Amino acid sequence: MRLEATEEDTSPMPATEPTKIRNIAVAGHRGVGKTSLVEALLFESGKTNRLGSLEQGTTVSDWDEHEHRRAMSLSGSLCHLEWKDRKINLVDTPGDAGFQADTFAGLRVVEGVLVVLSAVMGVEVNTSRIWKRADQQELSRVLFVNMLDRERADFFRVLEAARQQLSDRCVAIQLPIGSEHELTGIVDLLHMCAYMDPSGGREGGPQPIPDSMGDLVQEYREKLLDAVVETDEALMERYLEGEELDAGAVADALKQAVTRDELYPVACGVATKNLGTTALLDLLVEGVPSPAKKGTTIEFGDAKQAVFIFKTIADPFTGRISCFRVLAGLVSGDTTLVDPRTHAKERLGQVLALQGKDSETVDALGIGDLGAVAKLKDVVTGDVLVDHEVAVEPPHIDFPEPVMSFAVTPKAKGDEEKMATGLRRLSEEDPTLVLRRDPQTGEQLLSGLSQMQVEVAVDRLNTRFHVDVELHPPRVPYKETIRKEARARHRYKKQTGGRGQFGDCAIVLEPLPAEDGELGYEFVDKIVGGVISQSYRPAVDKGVREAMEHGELAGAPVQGVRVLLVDGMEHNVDSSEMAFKIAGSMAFKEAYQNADPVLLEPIMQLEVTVPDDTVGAVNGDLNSRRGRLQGMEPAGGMTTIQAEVPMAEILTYSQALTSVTGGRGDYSMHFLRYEEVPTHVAQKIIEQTKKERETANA
Ligand SMILES: Nc1nc2c(ncn2[C@@H]2O[C@H](COP(=O)(O)OP(=O)(O)OP(=O)(O)O)[C@@H](O)[C@H]2O)c(=O)[nH]1
Ligand SMILES: [Mg+2]
Repeated sequence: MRLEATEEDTSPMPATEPTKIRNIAVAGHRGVGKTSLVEALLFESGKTNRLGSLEQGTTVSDWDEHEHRRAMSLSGSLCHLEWKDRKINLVDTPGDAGFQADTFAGLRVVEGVLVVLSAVMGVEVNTSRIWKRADQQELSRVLFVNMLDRERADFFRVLEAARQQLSDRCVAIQLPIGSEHELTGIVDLLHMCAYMDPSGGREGGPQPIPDSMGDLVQEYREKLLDAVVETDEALMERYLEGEELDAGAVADALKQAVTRDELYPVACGVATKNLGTTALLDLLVEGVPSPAKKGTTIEFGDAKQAVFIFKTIADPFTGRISCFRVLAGLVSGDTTLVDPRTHAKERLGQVLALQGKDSETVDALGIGDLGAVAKLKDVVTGDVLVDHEVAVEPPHIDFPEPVMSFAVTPKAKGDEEKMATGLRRLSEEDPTLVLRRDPQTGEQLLSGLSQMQVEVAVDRLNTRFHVDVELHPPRVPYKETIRKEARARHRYKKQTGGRGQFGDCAIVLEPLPAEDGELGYEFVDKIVGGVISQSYRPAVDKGVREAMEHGELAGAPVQGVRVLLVDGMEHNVDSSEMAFKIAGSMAFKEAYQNADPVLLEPIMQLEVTVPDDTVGAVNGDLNSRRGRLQGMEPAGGMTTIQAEVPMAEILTYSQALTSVTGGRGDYSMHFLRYEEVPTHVAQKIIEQTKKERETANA
């Protein structure tokens, strides 16, 4: 039976009971057909009247102009459909590593994940990453091997890869009939029927399984039953006694096992032809637990009504749309909730059901349901709104740290403020996009998870905020320090008629060891007998600090120095703070040259995950980047390499990794410590700085 909202019906639509809801995130590696599959599911359920395509930019869930331009998903998208008296909420998530914020946020509001795999590529980097996340959150999972019609598609190879690399509890619940261009349909092993290729139309009803599939179907049906009954003792007994188990009993046990994370059914089909969607929808209804069964781990205290905001969409027409999951109670347009973070009250106004970019007003949404509301004032992604002020700890979504930065500058002078405002808004929508000013280099740095993510932000800045900006590799925040002790004395003296200037100080520089990995600065007053009066000594310190802001080697800040003020002289008329500041600064510069100054560079800890067959090439490339290998860990066809690499060498690593691994690699990194730059490299940097100074002064 299909539920279809009738427009003539004006009585308030009751909220869907939690037992009748299925919340499912559609996730997987980039380009495996998630959006196409959501499109097919909507079409098969009757929610849409035609099967849209990526190529024509007509899918429901990729609706943004930037998504159309790049033919990929850039953000999460919420859709819903009805199937067999159940409401299925689908969160279509982006597969690209740069847009993981939405994927991870999406995983936070569902009970189940539909993990989509390509029948050609099998388990890929992002598949494993999502799997791990789902493990951590104990989410139920159904796999869908898509693209069975493609050349070199092999369902059984991918099934094996999933069993090896994801979990040995993956079990086929469907089988392809034929393969590649000879694919004609799929077999549903649970209901023991077949669905034939509808070539983009609606799937006809269940068909008898073709005779040619006999033995294979027998073999895999047994494997499925074995796996299911193993999780259910009562059923196991009946099975061993030779009883023919009906689909209902098996489905029941299967659902329990999927709910408890003990089994991962593997379905298959062709999203772009709408093949396999009936069996998949049946499986989602029969196999995935409802919110009533699994519930949420998000806290809402003793609130009677509560929602969790998992996504904010900046819609050019409607303004801000906040997507939420109902944690408690019934929410409707009249509902007023408070945000404990800001203490602000918000009236919801209108509760919306989203279908990609389209929305319709609904009367109410109940526990477990997903929906949206427009124009909340101060609410941001991650907030929990409640009916009365309770202290709730908002759920922590462990977003990945940015791995790369670009320096951004507006093309037109005077656009700085507009650029900053726009970028701040964009990073509110995507917490993995970070804008900050490097205090050392003064550059505005835009950091993210991938080059694509940063480039999309630049595109959006243009279309939404009308600012054109340029991206450059950022300057490396070098530092300078000293390796040995040195001493200098400087007398600053000026007699130009009237009152003169006089300051004289002797200082000693000593290397100051790092504390907790941080290089610091210390000023020690060793003056005896008051040769410089108390009031002038801080001026020496000030002068030294100023000189340290731009070291003589490469103009980088000097750190890791202890300065002892040991001697000096003052003039009872001509001395001034200014004179001692200058003397301090000059004394530092003189001593610095003799203190064996060296250049320091940031070293990053790099973690790269690549297919086994590219490990040699990846290591070779890291070697040429002055990388030091720390360890390698192979696991199921992929190897994770740990290495320490100077930041200067991996500013543009993403392109290199893509070309060495054919886009199958993935990396993350974080700052580790500063280290001395090897002499031959330092020499080049010092010369470069010299040249830049000369040009600037010319
Ligand atoms: N032959 C074939 N092509 C498919 C199938 N499913 C999707 N495609 C095509 O594969 C491409 C990627 O499909 P999408 O639906 O955008 O994949 P996605 O997983 O949503 O991609 P991202 O969201 O960008 O990660 C598109 O060109 C689709 O038309 C399929 O089953 N068979
Ligand atoms: Mg997509």
